[in-house]
Amino acid sequence: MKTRQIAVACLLACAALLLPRVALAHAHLLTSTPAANAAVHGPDIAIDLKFNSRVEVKGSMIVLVLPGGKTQRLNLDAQSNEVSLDAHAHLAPGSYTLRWQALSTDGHITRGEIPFTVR
Ligand SMILES: [Cu+2]
Repeated sequence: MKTRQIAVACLLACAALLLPRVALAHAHLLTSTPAANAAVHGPDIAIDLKFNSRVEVKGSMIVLVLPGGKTQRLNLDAQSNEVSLDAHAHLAPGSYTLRWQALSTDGHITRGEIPFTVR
């Protein structure tokens, strides 16, 4: 084998080994509290987003969209290297949306929205 062929073979082998892990390391939302489209009792709301892989609190965030459309970034409970993002909010009855952004340990960012209602 020529050096170049060996190098290409090595690259392909490395890629085959690494790709599945990279794909798995994305932080995908598994469950949430409140659940999407749930109606919860206020005023004290515990927010808990659970992911399939570790998330970095730095680079992750939860923004609350209020009934009037204004947004408010929530302070996250510190839990670096854990698989969940947690926060608390004191909310009046109405329709809200959680906009989350999670930075996984592989450097990829995933985002999503969770609409819910406070009774
Ligand atoms: Cu990733």
